[in-house]
Amino acid sequence: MKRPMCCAILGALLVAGAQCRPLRAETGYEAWLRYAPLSVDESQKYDSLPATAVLLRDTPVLESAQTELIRGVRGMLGRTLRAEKTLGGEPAIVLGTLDDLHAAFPELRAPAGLAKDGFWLTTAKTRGVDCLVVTAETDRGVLYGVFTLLSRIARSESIATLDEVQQPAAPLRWVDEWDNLDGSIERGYAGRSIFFENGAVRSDLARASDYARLLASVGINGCAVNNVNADPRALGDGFIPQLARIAGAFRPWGVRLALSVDLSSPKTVGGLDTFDPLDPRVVEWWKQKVDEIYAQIPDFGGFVVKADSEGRAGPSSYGRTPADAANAIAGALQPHGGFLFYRAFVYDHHLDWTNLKNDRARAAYDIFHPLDGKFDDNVILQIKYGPIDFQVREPVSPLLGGLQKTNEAIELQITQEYTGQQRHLCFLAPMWKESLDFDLHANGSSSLLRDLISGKTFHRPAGGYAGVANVGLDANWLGHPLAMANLFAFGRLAWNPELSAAAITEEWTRLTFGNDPQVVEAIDAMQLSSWRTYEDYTGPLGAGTLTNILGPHYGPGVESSERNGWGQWHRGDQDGIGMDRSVSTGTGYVCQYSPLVAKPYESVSTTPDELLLFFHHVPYMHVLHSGKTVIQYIYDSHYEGAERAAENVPRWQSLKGLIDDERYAAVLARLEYQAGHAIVWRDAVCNWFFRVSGIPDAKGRVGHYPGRVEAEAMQLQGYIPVDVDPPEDASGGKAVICPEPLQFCEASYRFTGAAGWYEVDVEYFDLPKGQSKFRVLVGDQEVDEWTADAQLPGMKLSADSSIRRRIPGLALRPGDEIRIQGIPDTDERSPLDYLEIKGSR
Ligand code: GCW
Repeated sequence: MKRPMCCAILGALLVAGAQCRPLRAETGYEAWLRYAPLSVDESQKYDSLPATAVLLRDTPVLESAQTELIRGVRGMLGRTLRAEKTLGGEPAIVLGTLDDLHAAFPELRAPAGLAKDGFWLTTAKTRGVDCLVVTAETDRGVLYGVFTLLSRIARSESIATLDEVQQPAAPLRWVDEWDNLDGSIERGYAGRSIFFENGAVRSDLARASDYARLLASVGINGCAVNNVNADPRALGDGFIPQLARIAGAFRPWGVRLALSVDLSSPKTVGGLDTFDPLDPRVVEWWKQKVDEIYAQIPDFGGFVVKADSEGRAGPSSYGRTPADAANAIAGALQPHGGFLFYRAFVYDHHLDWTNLKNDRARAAYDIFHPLDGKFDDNVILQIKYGPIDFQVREPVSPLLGGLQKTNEAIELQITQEYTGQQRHLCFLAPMWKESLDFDLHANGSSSLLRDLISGKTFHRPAGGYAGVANVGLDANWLGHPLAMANLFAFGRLAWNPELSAAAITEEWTRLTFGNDPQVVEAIDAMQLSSWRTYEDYTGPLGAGTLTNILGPHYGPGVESSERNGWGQWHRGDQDGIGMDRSVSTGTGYVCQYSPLVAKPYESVSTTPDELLLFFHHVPYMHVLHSGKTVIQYIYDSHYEGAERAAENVPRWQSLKGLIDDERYAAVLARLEYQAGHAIVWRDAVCNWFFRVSGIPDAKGRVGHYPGRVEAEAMQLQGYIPVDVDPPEDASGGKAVICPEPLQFCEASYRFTGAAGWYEVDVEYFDLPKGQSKFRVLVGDQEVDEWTADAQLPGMKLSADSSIRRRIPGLALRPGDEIRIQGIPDTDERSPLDYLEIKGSR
């Protein structure tokens, strides 16, 4: 990477570590564990740090703690601590459980309430010397303490007077990976599986081990490595030894391996003629299988089960309940200390959409609430935060407040299936916080969601968090460099849900990009506003998804959720929009909440604007609390959201030189893409509502695009116009394509505006089936050329595949001919939507 000019000149004169240090190139692989060198000023704070790291007992987890401490201090402070096994007569950083420490520090007493994974950072004297002590009840707690100490140093916080006890809020803090055994990942947006390839566990598990390290650094203690749409072969012959290798990679980091299992396994893998959970042969099969697993993976965490959902086998085949199924397996896990996460994501996806009383949102509560108290103590119901499916805005699932005698875990989605798939920036901690802080008034008294899932409210023995992460082989784990904040935030909230989203993002930014206040301020502001921005240009007022649910769950597809059995209906028609879920006139979903929560949702006048369309069907001219009509809100929010997405580009550009070039460029590319795609969203949604409602935008924007020239209206040579379906997926409902794969096509336009500086945006489509080339000329001068090789999810001309090329700083004069040349590649016929010409300065 280039050295800034000041460094080039002064570099030789400056002492090592002075302010003007070049920024090393980074891929993002190290995520928030970079241990980048601190500045001289910052590192002075740690001058009195002992020179020795003493580990009083050897176990894989404690060894990780010591190695990590040495690695971190070396990276940040440039000093290599001496690794010792015993205390000498000099100050040391001492690592060990309270039992380990007892002989050397007899006066050290465990602080009240220090439990399993918690830790204590403190100072103590032994034989007259001062020591910095990282201790806990368990090895894992010591490891977590070390990560916390290092995080403090990385963020330049003082550690002079340490006396800090931290305790995780909930015992179970797991991530799920939806990896298939062939190496693909369901809803994964960052490359292939780090665990599997070609039906087997990868031979090189270095990534699995590095991933476990990242997880441990934020307190995650379990990882289910395969898709909940589970391949029964995971329990088949010869696979358990392979899984044991992954467990081996996780073990030094205190992460327990877990597995998703298919309920039909006793039949499909075991060769029985049934998988009826009450059949003694089935119970025995699970017992044998579980014993076999524990013989090879003694710290195995347990199973995750998706049953009777989206075509998966389930207990309903035998007229049994989820509790019957869960307990049959949990009984086998219990003697080994294993858990069974049974997913409450159970619903009928063939619902009759013509019946206005049908409601998918009701399903989880209707099925599981009557079973409260019927599940064994090592069963945890894993419940998505909302009653539908990871949407950008949903109310809290009523089931989370409807269980008093059952363990529960909240399921959050780190991978951004419905929130931009890591091509769009969408930091989810603010959304998760709204859920975790929500008072469900379970049992009539105040009960925050975070206390229900931790088991605190109803004194449950287990419970916690499950985050669907879906990291992949991409160097930076999740694709978008800023998306790692979601994985970080998940871990931090599972550890301490009382943290604010702002505190978490600040922590993450400092660890990921350093402590420069300008960098921290800009990135924090982008992250904290990103969920609302994404919501604004995608889904208004809790309407449910406007995403293409029949395709990749990515771009707009307003019609796609209607007139089918999936139940993600928004019920938008020519008169109004929204699902009536009230008790008085609707589906009755509202009564699944406790009365205090239900009351405001029951009536249109007391439902908060942001959830209005989730709970009620209203005419487009209904006036919101904000004073706007629903239709105008839809138009305005989409325009404002798209504008805010665009503002992130110059905001990021203001950080040039303050961030290494590699990550700077990677983020910039995604933000530019997002700014363009937000316009695709804006236009598709606004045009759909305009067409269906017939109500114009009071501000005159919808349907009027100054400077836009439709490709089909240009002078075409070779190119032919085609209809795009649905029409709002392309501007004007049409695009142009080269009809033959080997042709060269041109669309040209004679510029009629005043002479000056302009920016020209070319909207085109990029499909996975080829790599078309484009050239843009003004007269005979080429001003830009590129290859359409973005990895987008759209398989046809659609809003999923629409993408923008921005050509800034063009000097145009009246009469100039702007020519776009397309060179198709196989089945991708250099498709074009429009160009837009805007004055730039
Ligand atoms: O959101 C939906 C996803 C499915 C997923 C399912 C689930 C693994 O579209 O891909 O299946 O949820 O959570 O089980």
